[in-house]
Amino acid sequence: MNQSAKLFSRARAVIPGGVNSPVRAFKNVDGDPFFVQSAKGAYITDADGRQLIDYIGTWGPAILGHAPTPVLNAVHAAVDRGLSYGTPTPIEVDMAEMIVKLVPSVEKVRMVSSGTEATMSAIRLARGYTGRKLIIKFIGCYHGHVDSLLVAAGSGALTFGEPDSAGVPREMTNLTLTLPFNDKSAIDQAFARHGDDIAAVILEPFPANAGLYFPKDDFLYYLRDITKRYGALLIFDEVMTGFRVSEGGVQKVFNITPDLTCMGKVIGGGLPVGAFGGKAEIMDYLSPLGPVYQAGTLSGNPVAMAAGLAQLNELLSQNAYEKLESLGAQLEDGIKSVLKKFNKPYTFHRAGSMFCLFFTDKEVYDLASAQQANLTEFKAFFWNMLAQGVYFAPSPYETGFISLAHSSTDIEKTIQAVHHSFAQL
Ligand code: KE4
Repeated sequence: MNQSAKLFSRARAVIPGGVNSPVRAFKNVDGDPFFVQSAKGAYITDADGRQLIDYIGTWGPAILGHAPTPVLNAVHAAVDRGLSYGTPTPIEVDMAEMIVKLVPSVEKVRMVSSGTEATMSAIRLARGYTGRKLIIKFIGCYHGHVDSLLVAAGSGALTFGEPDSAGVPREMTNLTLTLPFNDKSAIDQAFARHGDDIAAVILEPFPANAGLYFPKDDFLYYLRDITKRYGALLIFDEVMTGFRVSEGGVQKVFNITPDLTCMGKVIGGGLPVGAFGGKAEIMDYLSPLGPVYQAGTLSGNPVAMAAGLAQLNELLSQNAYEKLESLGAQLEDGIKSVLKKFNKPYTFHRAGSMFCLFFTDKEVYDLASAQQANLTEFKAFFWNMLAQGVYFAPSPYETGFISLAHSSTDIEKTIQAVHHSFAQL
């Protein structure tokens, strides 16, 4: 039994499923996970000493690659000053000023410790600010595990959501409407019927938790317009896309101004950080200024702030997004040439350094279309790639990430592995 197997056996005895987050259990690829011993740059080393080219990037934070020197140096310096005080620190101000500078729609920001906390708080703030109750989300968009957003679509297009987790009472989801992504008519109907009661529409502007797909045509602008017309808030969940697709997220690329933005991942540099921000008039409804309560013992933790700020500064000190785009384009070109060679016209989506290969030749524009993928082929592909030392997402409903630490040679090796994997399919 190898080290990972021994560790997994121990883990399952004391941690539900042996993991601290479900996707890590490899359930979507019918196998057992390996355990990571260390990581540096584009590579992770498992408990058995095997080195892998990593495209998980800890699900987004590792945009510079793993254990980047600037981040390690900042963390080492920060821990020598102490770990947590529960009292304001200078670096929290530095981080807030950085986010306000980078994210066009954010005038004020509140730090939290996870993306889930960010979306949960943003929803509460939207309801407190508008005095309204209803929330609209989209099928296939994931916003963390907050009760009111763990909601599947209702039986009919406009029926309120069914919980999509045990332990979430119907009472927690019957104020959430879950609509098909990219479906303007569903939005029109929802606002026509409930417009004055809708507090907010929340979405991933580039959904990346059902694989990666994109808003069609002017869908984002359409949402901005109809929410403004009805006095509902538009919330962009950029926990994944923020500081990833550009230094200002999707909203900067599309030049669109949501009312609130949820952030996380990259701004933590690998440590537990989330944030939500937006117009000062809305954010000032938060305690201690306003009536909407929100709090957190480790919010703005100075060590986590040091990691996140060092990561952001490093990103800004180089033309990071051009480099990420170039690496992403190399991977895309290579994979598409393999697909052509094996006559597999599968759908490959990419936004800069985020990518997803859907094992379907159909267009993918929402969860239902993403679910057409051939899971048998996906699983075989995943294990073939892993056997060749390339770690792709262990689920067809996740997004892959390239970092600045990936070299052109790493990408070439990956393309060779993709070629070999398709030859085996
Ligand atoms: P966390 O609570 O996991 O920090 O963030 C929740 C969240 C919110 N919004 C978006 C758009 C997200 O992608 C996430 C978390 N993403 C997943 C990856 N699919 C985290 C991985 C996991 O659950 O272990």
